[in-house]
Amino acid sequence: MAERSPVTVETLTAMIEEIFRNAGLSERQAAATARVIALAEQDDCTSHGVYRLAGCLRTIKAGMVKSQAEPVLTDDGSAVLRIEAGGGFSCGGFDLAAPVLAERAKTLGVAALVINDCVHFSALWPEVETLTSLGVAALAMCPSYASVAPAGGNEALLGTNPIAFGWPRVNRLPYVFDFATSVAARGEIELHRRAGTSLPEGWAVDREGRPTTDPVSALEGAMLPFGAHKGSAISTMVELLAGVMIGDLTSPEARDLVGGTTLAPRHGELVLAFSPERFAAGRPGDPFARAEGLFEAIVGQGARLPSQRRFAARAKAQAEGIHLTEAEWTELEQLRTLGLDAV
Ligand code: NDP
Ligand code: PYC
Repeated sequence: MAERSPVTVETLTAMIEEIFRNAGLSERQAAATARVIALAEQDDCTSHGVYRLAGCLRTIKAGMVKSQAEPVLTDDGSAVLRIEAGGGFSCGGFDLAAPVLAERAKTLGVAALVINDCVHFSALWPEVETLTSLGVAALAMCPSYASVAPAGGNEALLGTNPIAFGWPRVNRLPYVFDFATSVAARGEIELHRRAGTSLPEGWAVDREGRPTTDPVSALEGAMLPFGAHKGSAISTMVELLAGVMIGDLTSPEARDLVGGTTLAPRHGELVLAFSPERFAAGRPGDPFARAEGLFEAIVGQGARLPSQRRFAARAKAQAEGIHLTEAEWTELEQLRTLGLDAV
């Protein structure tokens, strides 16, 4: 079979958007959600790229997404902004609030965005990168669904609970990290299952709490937190700040609501934005110049900055187009022609 041509991120976004619109998503939800999937594929973050599309459609088909919900921003002029997503995907609500959040952080020094009642499946780096492009530092976090055993335990309780951080850099791509607080994202386990490959040691335990490298047993059992008790504590913090504190669901509650882990979970998200200028005001040194010194020292030791691989993948995709695998093309074609009947 002739190799397919690579696509631009705009073309891929438009293809995914059409699939979402045909599945009944509102214009805003379809556009924002398609964008994060296409961006993930562009940056070679396959665990949150095209592979997620079928899961999104399954969640729509199961009636677990409010397809026509319009996010509502509540802004009382304080440091806490709130989006009520109304059961829709999180991405449209974030896009609506991001410029207001960045401006509020510049005015007050720090501001928070609470997103409530959203269906959330995406990587967090597109959000922190949006905020760094608006000139503020950002920290984003959310629960997911109970699939990770706390350190010392052996049953799924915590979520894979991602945390992302971004720091703006002058005339350079930002400093960004974004990771699950489990050893790996659950999407990675699913990709191993699809590829028929074993997991690295130390990622998961089976249903009986025994260590396993089999992705199927891992999906039935529990994943493990990164860094043992340290990752476990950070993951618990995410449950507290981005679940309990914002009056939204924790990971066990999200799993109970959805009834399993095959659909995208519904819960909330917390995004914090900081103005480095405001925090550093009156203190010696320019925070951005000082940050550059730190990054140079890291790279100077031969270490790499987080997101360097992703930014390299982006540059390559922007130059050559995004190379989708044959399996990804097949899936896109099926979802385009069959819509919700394909899932
Ligand atoms: P990875 O372990 O693949 O990467 C984590 C971070 O570490 C990335 O920023 C990565 O940069 C960086 N990194 C990796 N290797 C190095 C290295 N050698 N030196 C310096 N930095 C490095 O991520 P995860 O599998 O944990 O998570 C993947 C995605 O899954 C995230 O985007 C996350 O938001 C998403 N996720 C979403 C969830 C949700 O509920 N919505 C739940 C869980 C995860 P680089 O990309 O450049 O390699
Ligand atoms: O990869 O762990 C994950 C995940 C859960 C929800 C969305 N992504």
